[in-house]
Amino acid sequence: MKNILVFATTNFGKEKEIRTILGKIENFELKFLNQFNEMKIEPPAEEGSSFEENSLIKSRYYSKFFSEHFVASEDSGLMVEFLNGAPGIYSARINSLKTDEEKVELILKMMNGVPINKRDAKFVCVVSLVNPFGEIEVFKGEIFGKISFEARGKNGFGYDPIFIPDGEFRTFAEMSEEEKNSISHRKKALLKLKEHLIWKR
Ligand code: ITT
Repeated sequence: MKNILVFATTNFGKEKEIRTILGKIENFELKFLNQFNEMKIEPPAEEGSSFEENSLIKSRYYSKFFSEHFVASEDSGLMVEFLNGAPGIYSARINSLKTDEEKVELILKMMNGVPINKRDAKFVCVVSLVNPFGEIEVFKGEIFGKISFEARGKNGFGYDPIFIPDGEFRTFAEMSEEEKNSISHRKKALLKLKEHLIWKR
C-alpha cells in the first residue's frame, strides 16, 4: 500500500512548484491541503522567529489532522542584505500588504538609489516533514542573487519579478517555470526531502 504525503501549504504558487519538483515519489501518493477543504482547517499563526521554527509550527500543526500520514510544510522568503535580512520570515505579510505587486513595489522603494553591488539577496526555503510516528526532519535550500532595479517578467509568484539569480541577467519571473524549478531554493530543499523519502523510509 502507498504512503500518503500531505503537503500542507495554502499558497498556490508554492503548490504548483512543489507538485512539479517532487514529481513521482516511489511508494508515495502526493496530496495537497486543498484536497481536504471539507475539513475546514484554519492555518496556524506563524509566530516563530526563524524559517525553521515557522516551518515546524506548520508541519506539526497539520500533522495533528493527518496523524496516519506523512505531512510536510515549508516556510520560505526573501532576505535582502541591504535591508538587514528583511522581509525574511515576514515575506508573506510585510506591512500587512496583501498583493504580490504591493510587496514588490515596497521592496523596490526601499532599495531606491542603492547601487548594484549593494543589492545582494537570497531566497530561503525550509521544508519540514513529520512522519506517522511523529519523527521530524528538516531540509533547507537557498539561492543567492540580486534585487533588480525594476519589476520584470510575468512568471512565478511573490518576489520573482525582482530577483535575479547569480549568473543570470533575467529575473525569476522572466525565466520559464522549468528554469526556475531547476535552480531554486525550493528545488534544493525538496530534492533533499525526496531523497529522504526514497532512501530512509
Ligand atoms: P503557507 O504558509 O500556507 O505555505 P505562505 O504564502 O503564507 O503559505 P510563507 O509564510 O512561507 O508562505 O511565505 C512565503 C512568502 O515568501 C511567499 O508568500 C512569497 O511572498 C515569498 N516567496 C517564497 N518563495 C518564493 C519564490 O519562490 N518566489 C517568490 N516569492 C517567494
